[in-house]
This record gives sequence, C-alpha cells and structure tokens, in this order.
Amino acid sequence: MTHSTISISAEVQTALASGQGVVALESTIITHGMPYPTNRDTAMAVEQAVREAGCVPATIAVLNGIPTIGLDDEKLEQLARSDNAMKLSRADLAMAVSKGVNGSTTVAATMILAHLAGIKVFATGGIGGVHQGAAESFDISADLHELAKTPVCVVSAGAKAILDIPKTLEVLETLGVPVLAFGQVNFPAFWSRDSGLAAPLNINSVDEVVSFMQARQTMNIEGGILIGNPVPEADEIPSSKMNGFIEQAVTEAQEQGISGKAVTPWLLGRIVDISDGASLVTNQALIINNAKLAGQLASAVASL
Ligand code: PSU
Ligand code: MN
Repeated sequence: MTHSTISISAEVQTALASGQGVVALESTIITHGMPYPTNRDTAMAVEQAVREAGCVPATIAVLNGIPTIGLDDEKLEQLARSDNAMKLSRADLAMAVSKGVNGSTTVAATMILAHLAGIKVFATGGIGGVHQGAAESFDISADLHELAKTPVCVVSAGAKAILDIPKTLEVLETLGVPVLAFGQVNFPAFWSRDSGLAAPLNINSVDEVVSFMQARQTMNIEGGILIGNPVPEADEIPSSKMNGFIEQAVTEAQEQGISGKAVTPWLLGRIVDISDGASLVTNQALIINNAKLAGQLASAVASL
C-alpha cells in the first residue's frame, strides 16, 4: 500500500486511521547493532512488547528502494540475515531509494520516515551523539540535529557511554531538544542506569510526558523530544564495570583508525566480545523496556 513513495503496512495504516497507538522502531540496530539471530529475536520481542501495550509496531527500513513502514516476520528475517544493507541516516536515506537497494534506518532516518507516516512515538535502544575525541574527529551523530527538527518523541535508554555524554547533552541543549529522564534525576547511560549527570528535565509518568507534548504543541515549538528511560535494575551493568570495557574498545577503535559511520557498529560489536556477551543481553533488555514505555505513551497520545 503506497503513499506515493512510501509503503505503509495495512496493519499500521488501519491503526493510524482508527486512532490506535503506533510505535515506530528502527532497523540499524537489526543490521548493524546486533549479530544474527539475536538481532531477529530482539526485533520480534520488541514488536511483541509494543503489542502487549495495546499498540501496533512499525519497524522501518528501506527495502529494494522503498521506504517501508511496518515489516512482516518474513521481511524482518530477511533484513536480520542481510549483510549488505546500507546504514541510512538523513544524508544517505534518499540514496538507497534512488538506487533501489536495501537499507536500515538509524534514529535520524527512522524519525524522518515515522513523521512522514504520521507516527509520533518511536522506541530505540540508544541515540547517536557526540563521540569521545570529537574535538579532533568532529564525529557528532546526525541523530542530534534530527531531534531538533522532526516532531517525534524518541524513547531511549539514554546515550551509550561509548559517547561523550556531557558533550552530547550540551549539544542537545544548544539545539533546543528537551531531554527528559523518566522516573529518576540522572540521565541514563544505556547499559547503566546512571550516567552520573543530572538530566536537564525529569518526568515520572506517561501523563506528564503527554502534558509536556501538548504544551509544546500549543506554542508551536517544533522538533522532537528525547526520553531517557533507565534499563531495569536487574538487567543493568553498572558503569564501574562497563567503563573498563568501553575504554578498551574506544582505544582499539582509535588505534585501528575506525571512522565515520563504521564507528558505532564497530564499538558495539567489540564491546559484546569484551564483555563476553553480557552487553548484548542488557541491550536486548533495555530496548524491550523502551518499547513498553513507548507503547504506553503512544496509546495515551492516540487517545487524545
Ligand atoms: N543503539 C544500539 N545499536 C545501534 C544504534 C543505536 O544499541 O546500532 C544505532 C542507531 O541507529 C543510531 C546509530 O541512530 O547507531 C547512530 O549512528 P551514528 O553515530 O553513525 O549516527
Ligand atoms: Mn558519526
């Protein structure tokens, strides 16, 4: 079913038309964030968590050049097995379309397509941000600028500690992106609940987020919102433990000259190895946890 240039699954279209909650899900985590079959199993568990919250999941990717909103199990399986999908952000999204190839969408590209489809809430693991050593490398994810521009509420577990979290928060402030920690004072750090830094804003319930979104709307404030939802305590790896793994991976990446869009996938993969698989288990748990909250939020937004 096409909206001239994009394909929206029948289930997602029906949900949008009937006022049921829809949660957008990214696909770079599937193609570049986790190994097969953990990537497929996680993607399916995340979709299930959205359904249990009474919403319809809309995993987003570009398939044979067509931006596709809502993947069935067969397409999800194909994407999870593929090793040639382009990693697409704002800059390269249109190239996958014009070349007619497959691509997975990062937070930035998923926001663009979610907004095009009329989806307001999106669950991911962690956003891209300012990388360590950015003063030299200038490596700052396009996710941050997208949050400033595109009106989608992104539920994340914070920013990965492979990034420079203080600088990431500074850039988000400069860009006017609201950063809300959910249920705690500090901004979460992906695998760990606490980044050691207070979040700029705090909220304790889904209703509070909805009121905040409504207040922004009445003042015509453009752009998205970032929610930092801490990983459940039982699944976290404390930062004291995580920091050693991260330091080793970041040093190795610099030594090996890993650069550009390869940096995030490389570091994530290396940290899975160094942590003996523990980071992957936590990664799965936190994204499912985000899907649950995003589902509650999407239901509340849809019923307005
Ligand atoms: N979080 C994960 N795995 C990932 C990513 C985030 O656990 O693969 C992806 C997201 O798609 C995010 C992207 O948007 O990494 C950021 O990449 P870059 O730094 O190149 O913008
Ligand atoms: Mn980058």
